[in-house]
Amino acid sequence: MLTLYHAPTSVCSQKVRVGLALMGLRYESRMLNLQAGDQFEPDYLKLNPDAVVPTLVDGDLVVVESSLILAYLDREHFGAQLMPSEPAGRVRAEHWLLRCLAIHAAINTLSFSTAMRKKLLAEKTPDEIDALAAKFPDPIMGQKRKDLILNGLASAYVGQALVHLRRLFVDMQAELEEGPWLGGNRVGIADVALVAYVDRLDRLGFGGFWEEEFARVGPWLDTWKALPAYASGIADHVPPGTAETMRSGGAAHWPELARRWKALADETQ
Ligand SMILES: N[C@@H](CCC(=O)N[C@@H](CS)C(=O)NCC(=O)O)C(=O)O
Repeated sequence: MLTLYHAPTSVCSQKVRVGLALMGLRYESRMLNLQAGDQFEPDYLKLNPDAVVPTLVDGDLVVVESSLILAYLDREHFGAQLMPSEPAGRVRAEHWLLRCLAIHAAINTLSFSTAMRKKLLAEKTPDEIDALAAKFPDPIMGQKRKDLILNGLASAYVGQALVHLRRLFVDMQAELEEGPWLGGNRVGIADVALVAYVDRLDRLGFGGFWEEEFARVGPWLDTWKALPAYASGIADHVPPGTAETMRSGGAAHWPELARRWKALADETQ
């Protein structure tokens, strides 16, 4: 029996749920409330010492890291159908899975320096923000969270995030020029690994990152949105109020991000 510890709007949880749906795998759901701090409960820390979601439990085996969970599920429970079988495709897909660490960090940066920041500043005192940062088992993660909440788009993490996202879209565009999916003619593990990240940017109102310059990315996301796995992995778990808070909280920052995105594009021409 598979058990997934996850959270409704966490991008890494979304990508695993999309994968589970696409593979038609049933699982027992353990939903955590990250705002309430469920991830810091001692029993959960035994499964995931970094206090993050998702975590997959398969019998006695605990699997952490969303990309590794996807690869594990595909390999052990889906006959590796999502992983290209020929060496070049496989290497490319594995490279995308590895890159998800930097891409996740960039998405986390843009979420917490814009929409989530607004919510946290409204709800927490400076002491509570300090206490939140101190709870992270990895102090670097705690420092980053505090920096993003205090400094917003002025945080140094934002510049790094934009560089990583630009590289993401340059490379996605190039691969999508060869076929409708990163996996070629059919959906593959790289598509599953990336959809929640691109969707988050869309939900924050940051579609301008790709709309003009990386024209294959929008249709790729639209194709995803029409699939049942997108609904059961992502859309069905986003409460209407959260969708609105995310869009308005993010969109307010789009003019500054658009200016910096263009400056970055000019620099890298
Ligand atoms: N690289 C990890 C990142 C996991 C991660 O940071 N998860 C976020 C949600 S997407 C989380 O649990 N955050 C906990 C928090 O914000 O306190 C993965 O892909 O699984």
